[in-house]
Amino acid sequence: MDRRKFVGKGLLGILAGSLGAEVVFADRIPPNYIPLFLQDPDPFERFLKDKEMVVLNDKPWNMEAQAHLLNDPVTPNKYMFIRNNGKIPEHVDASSWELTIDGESVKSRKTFSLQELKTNYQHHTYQLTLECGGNGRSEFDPPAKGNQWTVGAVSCAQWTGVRLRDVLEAAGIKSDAVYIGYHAADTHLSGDPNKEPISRGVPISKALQDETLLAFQMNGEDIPMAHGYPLRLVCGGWPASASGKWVNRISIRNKVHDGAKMGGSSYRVPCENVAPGTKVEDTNMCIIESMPVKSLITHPKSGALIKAGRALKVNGHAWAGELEVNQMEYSIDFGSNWITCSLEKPANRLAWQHFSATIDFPKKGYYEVWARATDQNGRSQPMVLPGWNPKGYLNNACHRIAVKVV
Ligand SMILES: Nc1nc2c(c(=O)[nH]1)N[C@H]1C(S)=C(S)[C@@H](COP(=O)(O)O)O[C@H]1N2
Ligand SMILES: [Mo]
Repeated sequence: MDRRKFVGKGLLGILAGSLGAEVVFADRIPPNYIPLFLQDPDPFERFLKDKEMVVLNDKPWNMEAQAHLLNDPVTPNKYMFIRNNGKIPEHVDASSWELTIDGESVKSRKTFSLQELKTNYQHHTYQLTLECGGNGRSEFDPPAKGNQWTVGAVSCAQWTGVRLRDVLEAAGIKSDAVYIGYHAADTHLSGDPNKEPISRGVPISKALQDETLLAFQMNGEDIPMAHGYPLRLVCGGWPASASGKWVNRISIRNKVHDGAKMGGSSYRVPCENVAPGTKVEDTNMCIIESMPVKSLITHPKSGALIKAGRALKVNGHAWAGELEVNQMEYSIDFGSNWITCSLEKPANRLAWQHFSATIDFPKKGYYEVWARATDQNGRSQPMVLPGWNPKGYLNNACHRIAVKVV
């Protein structure tokens, strides 16, 4: 909402409704003055987030979860990380929202109202893992610039919407289509209306998957504003930057989409591993596609104290981009021995999987529980930081928690 406009239009009365009190002397508020209750809203209240969420940046808003907050099988809004590249749109009117399908490879450019999308296409619901490509960045050395995500830039909410495929097919996809690119209503931090904060996309094969949605609901309700209300692209299993929020245009491209943050070192990594700090030629950088195998211990919280002789129940989630996780193990001896955990099937393709284990510790003392997932192709998480890259993407090193047996 544009607070200034509200004040200007004399809509204070409506806002006072949410305050639960009349703004006495509202008519005397000077033209450009913003009343305190409209200034700098508390981000936790504004975004309906839990107070244990961690704010990494407020311009733009970026917030992450702590591992123990992500224990729910389906991530509720209050624990969902927020990643913005620009400014959250201020005037969103769902009743007039439109989505245009255009691009070199569309048969006929078409515009759909949100209402048409909702009424004319079948609805589908999937639980989809969205992990920021930069999750885990804080561990890179030399350090990588950008939000210093630790482990909490991952979520697995339930998304409801229509298949992107159904909508693209309604406009017609030419045979030379190779990619789609999204455009959205958020604005560039510079305020320059000609610049997009981000405009990424995916190859047409990913765009046409059953689970790739144009979503209008998250966890059974309207998508919260910070997560893309009223319409969002959701491409589970890929860097979450491919899942455009506030999407109002999707271009079917006859080449790799070249929108903002598709080139350079944005969401790209050296095609081959390089030594930390190496300068890599543009042509040797590859776009991140499916995210690598990873897991997170969500219970107990690191630092747990347990009584000697008591078993400890540990649980968490594992995911592997486009792939399924087919083995989950833990170690209490710094990776010397690995013991199998029980691992559930995903709710659907591209959803994270729950694991658990009951651990007995041999004697009193300090331990670490390390968790390691292996995907269906036999690739496991590395025990230490994987390949360095300029922007610090794809850190899928084993997660670990400290436990003291007393
Ligand atoms: N329009 C728009 N879409 C966007 C972004 C953005 O800044 N603007 N950020 C992307 C990135 S980098 C991530 S990690 C996810 C974060 O989604 P979330 O804030 O709903 O968790 O949204 C993606 N979609
Ligand atoms: Mo991201």
